[in-house]
Amino acid sequence: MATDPLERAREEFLAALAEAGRDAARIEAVRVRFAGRRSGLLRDLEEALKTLPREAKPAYGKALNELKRLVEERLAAAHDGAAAGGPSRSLDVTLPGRRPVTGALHPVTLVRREIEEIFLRMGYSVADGPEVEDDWHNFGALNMPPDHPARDTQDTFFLAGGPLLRTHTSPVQIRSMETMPLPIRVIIPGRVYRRDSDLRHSPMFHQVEGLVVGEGVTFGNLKATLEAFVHVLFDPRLAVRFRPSFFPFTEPSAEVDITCVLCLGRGCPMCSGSGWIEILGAGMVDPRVLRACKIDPERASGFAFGCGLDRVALLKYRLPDLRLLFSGDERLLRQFEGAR
Ligand code: 2U9
Repeated sequence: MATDPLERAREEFLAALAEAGRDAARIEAVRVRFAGRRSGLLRDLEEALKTLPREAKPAYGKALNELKRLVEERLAAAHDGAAAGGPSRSLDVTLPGRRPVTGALHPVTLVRREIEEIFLRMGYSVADGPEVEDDWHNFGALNMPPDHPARDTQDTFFLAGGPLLRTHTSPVQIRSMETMPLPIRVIIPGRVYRRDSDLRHSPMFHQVEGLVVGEGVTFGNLKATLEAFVHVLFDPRLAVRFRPSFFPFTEPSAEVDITCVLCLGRGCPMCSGSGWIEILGAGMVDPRVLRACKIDPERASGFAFGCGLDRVALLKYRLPDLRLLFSGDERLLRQFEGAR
């Protein structure tokens, strides 16, 4: 019978293992003799399979697999028994311990924390709010009444019955102005949602927005704040450029470019040869927005800015593709082990 050698191997294995008792070194010797990768008996029995006539292979293969499972289980149990059976002569206490598997912080978390710290040092506090918002906080209070064309550009996810997924973190600034006494200095990082998905857009992405409201707050304050921010976050050598723009909630408004962090302005594919990359939008809070929050624009003024965290993470860590951030790929995350 073709299975005979297998039965013999089984008996020999069980006898040898019984003989080894709780001695870890002898158990290990049994493992090498039977399950050793290079010259173990199981390996020889596996080789023998190849020489069998076709019709004998299935039965032999099945029995061999059962034997393998038995050997594996009994060896594992014997090893455990040896470990639990008090001090063993083969235990080397000077060996380094097994390293626990530690996680790593996601690059977006790293830049979020870094940005929070920069603004905390400037006297801001960090605020957050709901991701499921109402129309007033996401649009109405931000000078986008019903039928305002800017609503179309936001690609909103509407939920049944009226609420929506916030399209920016700006509703939290509205909530801050509704509840906090002046002067206000807040920074708001968070997830936002838009119906947009391609190479450069993900339906969920991360923003950080800032708001300062008080007596005599000026565009000059805004410029100095963002310049300091860029210099600490990236590099003090970078120039910061304000281009006139339009947002419904700020007036005047600007888009903010910095010298390309990759080529330092010489021109490269990242900045399409221009030497500049856009990283922020900003402006003075529109008086209508202040009034919507019951703040008198004659007595107080404010500036606000917004920035895409994911893009900042790509630039800071020189990552080639936005989708890497949302892929859950451990090969990316492992590269951030130890970062804080
Ligand atoms: C209030 C008043 C004003 C926030 C602002 C921007 C300009 C802006 C974008 C940058 C990249 C969004 O993530 S992004 O796509 N943001 O351009 N955000 S001003 O202005 C506010 C916010 C709240 C009450």
